[in-house]
Amino acid sequence: MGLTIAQKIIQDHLIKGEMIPGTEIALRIDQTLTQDATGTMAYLEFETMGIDRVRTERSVAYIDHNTLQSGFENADDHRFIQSIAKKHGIYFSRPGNGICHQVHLERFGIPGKTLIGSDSHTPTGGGIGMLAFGAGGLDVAVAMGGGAYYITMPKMIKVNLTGKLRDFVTAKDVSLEILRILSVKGGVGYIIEWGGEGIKSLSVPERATITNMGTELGATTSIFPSDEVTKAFLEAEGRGEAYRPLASDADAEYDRIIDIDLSTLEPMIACPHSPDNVVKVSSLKGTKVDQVCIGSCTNSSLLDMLKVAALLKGKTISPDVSLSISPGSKQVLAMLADCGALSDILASGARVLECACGPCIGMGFSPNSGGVSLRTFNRNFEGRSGTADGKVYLVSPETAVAAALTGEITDPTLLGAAPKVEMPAQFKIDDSAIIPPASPEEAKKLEILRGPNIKKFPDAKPQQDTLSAQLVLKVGDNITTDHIMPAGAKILPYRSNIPYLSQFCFGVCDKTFPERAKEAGESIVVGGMNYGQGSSREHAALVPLYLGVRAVITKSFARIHIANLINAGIMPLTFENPEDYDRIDQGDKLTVTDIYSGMETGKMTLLDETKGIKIPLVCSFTDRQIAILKAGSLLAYTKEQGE
Ligand code: MIC
Ligand code: SF4
Repeated sequence: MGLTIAQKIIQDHLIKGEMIPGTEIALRIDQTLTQDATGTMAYLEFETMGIDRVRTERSVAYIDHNTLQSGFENADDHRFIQSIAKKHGIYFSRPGNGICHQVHLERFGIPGKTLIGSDSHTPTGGGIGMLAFGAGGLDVAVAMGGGAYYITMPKMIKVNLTGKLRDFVTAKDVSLEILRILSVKGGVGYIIEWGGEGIKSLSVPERATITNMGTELGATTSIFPSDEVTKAFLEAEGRGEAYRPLASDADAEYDRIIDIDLSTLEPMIACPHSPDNVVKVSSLKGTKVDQVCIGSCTNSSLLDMLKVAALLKGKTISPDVSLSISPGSKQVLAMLADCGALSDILASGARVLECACGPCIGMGFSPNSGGVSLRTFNRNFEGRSGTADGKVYLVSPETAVAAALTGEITDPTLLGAAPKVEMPAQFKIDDSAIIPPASPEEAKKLEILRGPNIKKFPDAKPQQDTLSAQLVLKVGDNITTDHIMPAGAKILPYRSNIPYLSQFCFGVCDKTFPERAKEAGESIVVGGMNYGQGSSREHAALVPLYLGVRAVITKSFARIHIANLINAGIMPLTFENPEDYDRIDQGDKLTVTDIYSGMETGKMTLLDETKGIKIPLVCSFTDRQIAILKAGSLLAYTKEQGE
């Protein structure tokens, strides 16, 4: 039987296990990336492993999330990351150089290589034919140390594209269409391979928009072939030597095939508060818009920005709309400046923000109360913008401009002639904001610079054979990591200070949670389907751990979060019968016995002492995961292994 692209790369990097879907495999990791909001913790974890120099082919530390320095905290963290990068063999991308995924695609991505990043949108690299995964910081730390990355071998979906996108219909609309088809849970357990005749007309940045948003499907990752389009992009980046062709075999088998005719698509929009709440833009025609934000790792490439500039050229935005534009990288911004497109953007009345995540993670530019904000981003979870009652819609750059000009949701196909924008034959290369690491000799003399905001992370708590604890919080379906551990400008600076962060845990669902959890001592959280979707932030596990959470029981989990729970020593369990979710209530006293044997058999019993009922639970742990839970954390387990 032939192989898919992902299976070929997996085969090349397989350290343990077999390519049988549903079983655990271990992969050799060629490249890693971190960003600052998860990086501080990842490097603290890396330090405890006592390894002098990273053992990957390339590791890069980006500063792109916490760039609003309203106190010493973020600046201290930047210095910490810069100093640790220099000492341990890691390239450092300075604040202002751009969003990690955009810069990685431009300067470091290589087809056929494996990449893990402490950011859930690392699959953006699939746009250039990398097998790229989002992971918790600790998994990235282990990979930097030369350790394997463990995942469950995914099944394969192929999306077959035919036809060509019509004017004003974009890669973002393709992403929104697949979210409409599959939903935010539909990709869980799958790698999505994009192929078919239709991909020939999609440039690397457009492909990267699609693989970026595959994260919102819950997919393990998404990938495009590496072809002539990839080659042209790498050559334009002055990295033609990194090219290698990659395609699936003609007789490769997929678990599901989805056909999309690009020529039939229309501009789409995801309504609040979920990326899969997708309708046609035309169906919301006339809705008043307060704010428009263009940028983020989904839509901030040069191609996107040139189209935006062309559409804004000679026009003024609606006086009732505030428009922000954040180019994805210094390369993009410099090229916009050189060709005059930046002037067209500025003349329209837009506010140009720095090359960073910015409004996407609530780092400034929160909408007005109850405001409608159209964003070219990938997530519109409740409260993520920083305005609790803000209504965020996800759109393409073209639809964003249409709204900025008219002040209301407008089908961009009504804007007149579509801008004709070409990929440049040569990008402007300037790597001066990427600082290479010190030589091993020089590194020995270097100090790590630590600020007072860095606090110790919670102690590992080994799982015992019996757990008796209160059900402190019961939440519904599709709980995101933004619910569990919110981000935003006020909280993000404390990503290396778990005690401080803990007061905001589950703030979107129940502000009393932190106090109640502390009072309960040990506790259990219960959730519905797809618990923990969204970000890779391990803080969504470390903070509950700090507050005493020992187990989370749900109908199902999202991939990265379940790995983070296990790494933190919190036991993820699921209801054998999903209806049992309705039989237990917040405040109930729960007991799980015979945990050790249950971890082996995959079956445990939950006794609800308050109700006097027994509920069957299931779990599926590998021997390694059982050992991690018994040791209390992946770090504790790794130390035990080293002894
Ligand atoms: C996000 O988009 O939610 C983030 C912020 O980039 C996160 C990482 C984080 O929480 O720091 C992600 O996607 O993993
Ligand atoms: Fe940054 Fe937003 Fe992309 Fe996350 S999704 S990496 S916050 S731009």
